[in-house]
Amino acid sequence: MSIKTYKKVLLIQPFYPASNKKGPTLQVGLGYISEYLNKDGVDTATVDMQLGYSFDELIEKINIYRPDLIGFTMMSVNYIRTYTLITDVKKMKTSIPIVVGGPHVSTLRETALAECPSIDFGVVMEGEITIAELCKGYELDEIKGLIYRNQDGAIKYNGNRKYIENINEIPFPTFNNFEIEKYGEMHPLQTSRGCPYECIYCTVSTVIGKKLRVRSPENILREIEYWYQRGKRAFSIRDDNFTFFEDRVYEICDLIEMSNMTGLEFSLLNGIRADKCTRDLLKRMKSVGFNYISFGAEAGNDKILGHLKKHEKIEDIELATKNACELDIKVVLFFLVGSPYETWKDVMDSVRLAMKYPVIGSYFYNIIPFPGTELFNWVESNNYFLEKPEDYLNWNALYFTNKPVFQTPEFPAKDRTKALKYTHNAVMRRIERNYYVYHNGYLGRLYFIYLTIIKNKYLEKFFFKKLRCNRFDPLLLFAKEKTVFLMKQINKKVFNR
Ligand code: B12
Ligand code: SF4
Repeated sequence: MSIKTYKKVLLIQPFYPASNKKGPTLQVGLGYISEYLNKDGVDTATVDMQLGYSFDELIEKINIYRPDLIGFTMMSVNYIRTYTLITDVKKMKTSIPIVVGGPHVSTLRETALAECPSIDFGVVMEGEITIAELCKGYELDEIKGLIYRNQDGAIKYNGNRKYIENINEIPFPTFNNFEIEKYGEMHPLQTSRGCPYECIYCTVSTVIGKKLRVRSPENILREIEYWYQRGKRAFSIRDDNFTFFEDRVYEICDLIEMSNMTGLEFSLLNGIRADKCTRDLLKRMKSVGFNYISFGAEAGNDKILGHLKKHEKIEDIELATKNACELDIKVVLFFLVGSPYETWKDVMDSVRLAMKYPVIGSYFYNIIPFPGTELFNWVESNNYFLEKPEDYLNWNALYFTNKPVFQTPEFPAKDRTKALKYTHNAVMRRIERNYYVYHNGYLGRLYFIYLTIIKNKYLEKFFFKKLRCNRFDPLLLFAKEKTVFLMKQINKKVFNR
């Protein structure tokens, strides 16, 4: 045993500008870390910078709480900003060691510590046991999954820790030291870890691992009941592959139905695989409240799906989308724009698929090569980058900008830009209109016109500002507020969105 133990850990979620539109969401990874440490007798507190805390407020929190270890979670998105935050905290609090976990360190490993000298420890992939051993004072070179600096200052990695096979044993997060009331109504659930597929653009294998491990239906139900008793009714399942084991999903549905809980609603907003849900399964899921589902379609033809190594066919995607729409499930499709070997014609196939069924939305993402992925290596080895990774990874809204980060001979930069603009503007709008019209005819059409006005700053100005004379300002403002309120109610009650 080394002598250094840690008894008070402050866990920090940095701010990411390209946040979820619906506002900040609870960071489940930190929730698990905190819960596990508490179980081991370590006191924890959390600061989520997404809730609007400034640097000074963070320092104030550190001064009040007086942790002996500070932990950051970190994605590769905006990593320079996070390095700067870590460095600034270190400057103010030189004596407190800093440990960093999450996607960035799990993927870049020693490089992250080399790039940011203020990081004392890195934790690779699942962090519960690794940080617990660090806090208990285990010898640093004996802690699997830990990156550290030795006495000579050299960066050492002790090698991967074995996966936690039985993830039922890890206590689910009760978020007891999070400001839980500041997050939305929808509560996040993680019912499995890992994904065995190898889609070339996905970082899951380096972030949490390829080995899929699932929680038992009983274990999941206990978590749902815990939150139900605390007033939660809407849950967002964050798994990478929720429906991989069909039987497990049926059992989860059975348990939900047999429980006394009513009014539950579940969303699968991270995307599930279309080839992993039959019509019967979707029907069963819908019967217990799975009302929102998204599919990672990614492309509109088999050629591109093949290049992405998605191991899925367009007919799987079509069938699942059609089934889910017919069952009155709200469906969202995700597409990538600019995949390897894609051309303008292929993008049009995506657009056709996106508009074929009455889905609630189809989102087109600028494909981003993340370090550690096959896509990244392919772009790099072909010299296709238009921007350096350290630049684009630090853009503000990298998935949503109309600026490609690489080009290929068959799809040059200017065509990519055009395709991004077209899909981001025209296509996504048309799909939204289709949804409203399909479901509510004239009312849908009217609602869509309202949305067009409110979402367009020129039209909005024209209707709500230009037409006014100063004397009526407060009146118009009042009218606008009332209209927006009424429309929100209609959206909720009529369109259930
Ligand atoms: C849920 C989710 C979201 C949610 C919530 C994000 C959040 N802040 O919690 C939403 C929808 C908001 C989201 C948004 C984005 N996401 Co996201 N998201 C996920 C997803 C599917 C699951 C994350 C999760 O909760 N895992 C479950 C917990 C248990 O695991 P974990 O968080 O990894 O934590 C464990 C370890 O990493 C480690 N650990 C983590 N932090 C720490 C800290 C310390 C101190 C220690 C010791 C250990 C430790 O221990 C934890 C427990 O074992 C992952 C995919 C994945 N499988 O990781 C993508 C993922 C993390 N997201 C990703 C991205 C790119 C984004 C966006 C940038 C996308 C966008 N649309 O712009 C935004 C970022 C904006 C933001 N504000 O967060 C990428 C990150 C890639 C990378 N290398 O950085 C991932 C990996 C998806 C992918 N397929 O590539 N995301
Ligand atoms: S994109 Fe989805 S299916 Fe493919 S590897 Fe990632 S998590 Fe698995």
